[in-house]
Amino acid sequence: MNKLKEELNLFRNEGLTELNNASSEKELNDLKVKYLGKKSNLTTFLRSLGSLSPEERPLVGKLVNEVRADFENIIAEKSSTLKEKELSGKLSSEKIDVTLPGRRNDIGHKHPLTLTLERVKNSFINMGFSVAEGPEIESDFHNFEALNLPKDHPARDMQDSFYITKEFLLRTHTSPVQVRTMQQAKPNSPIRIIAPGRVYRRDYDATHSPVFNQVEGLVIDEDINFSDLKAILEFFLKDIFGNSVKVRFRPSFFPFTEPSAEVDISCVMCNGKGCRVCSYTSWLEILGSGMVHPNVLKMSNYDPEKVSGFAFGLGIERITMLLYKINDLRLFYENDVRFLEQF
Ligand code: 2NM
Repeated sequence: MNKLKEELNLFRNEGLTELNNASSEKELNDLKVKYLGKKSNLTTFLRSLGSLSPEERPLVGKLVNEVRADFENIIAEKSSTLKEKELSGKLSSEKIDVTLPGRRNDIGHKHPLTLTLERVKNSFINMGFSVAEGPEIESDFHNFEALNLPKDHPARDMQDSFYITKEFLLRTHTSPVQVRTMQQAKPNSPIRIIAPGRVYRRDYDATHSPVFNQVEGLVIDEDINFSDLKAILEFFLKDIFGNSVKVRFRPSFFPFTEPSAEVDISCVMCNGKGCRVCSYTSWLEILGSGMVHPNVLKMSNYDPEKVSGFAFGLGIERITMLLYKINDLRLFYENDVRFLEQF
């Protein structure tokens, strides 16, 4: 009997150690089968009770039941600590930090030329101008003839324009929009428009693109004079470049205006100290302007004896380069997101 007790004790210690070392629910379940299942040694011990004397039988039977109870207890205990461990592991590995900032979606940006165009448009809209548009394929008449550009004028050179046929070409400025506006208006009725849009010239190098964006303007009414032109353009330039910018009018020549003037602003890069951008002149040429030539008014059914007008033109690319300090025109057309996302 003593040998049996000894074996039972060994079996108990071995079982408790192994059960205690179980590191997962699955391992614990396998061990449960090994120590408490039908084929476990515990069953063998119970069967061997038959070979004992009636006095010894209940004593050893009690011991076997105690060992079973010990196993059951440690399994229950182990199972609950393993479950807890599994849960806390899951909780920490699947933890969500609700205080983290959300991931922002990348949003698109307006193109810098669009931003400038919007500013220029709004500036004139605020002064009571309307926005007019027209076709990009124009007739020779609307693009040149009606603008007092004689047939032999160098600006009409086939080398400088994209001709589609003998008569039609890609517009070289947005002036034909003003021509069309004048022709569609009641004769001598007032006009106050800007004409923004793409224009085309056969020019392609570091500072010229074959497609670029222009805004031209036209004001016609009784008694419109050069001081109106000056006031409007000065107000506009201060609106765009800030109140401290200086504005200078310089005599010039265009076939469609007389007199004509080029308008300069004090250099926005060096504030008039002189730098490479202004070629050490302290001034930047920013737009062309003038009083609409009587021939231009006449050709579009306006009577120069009754009304007068002024017109102007500017380049959106050039203004954008000055506003955002961009030194290469090509950046506008490459559409590299690393450039675009900065606006
Ligand atoms: C400029 C400079 C000066 C201009 C003239 C006209 C029109 F159609 F009324 F005659 N539109 N735009 C004009 C005048 C454009 O751009 C540098």
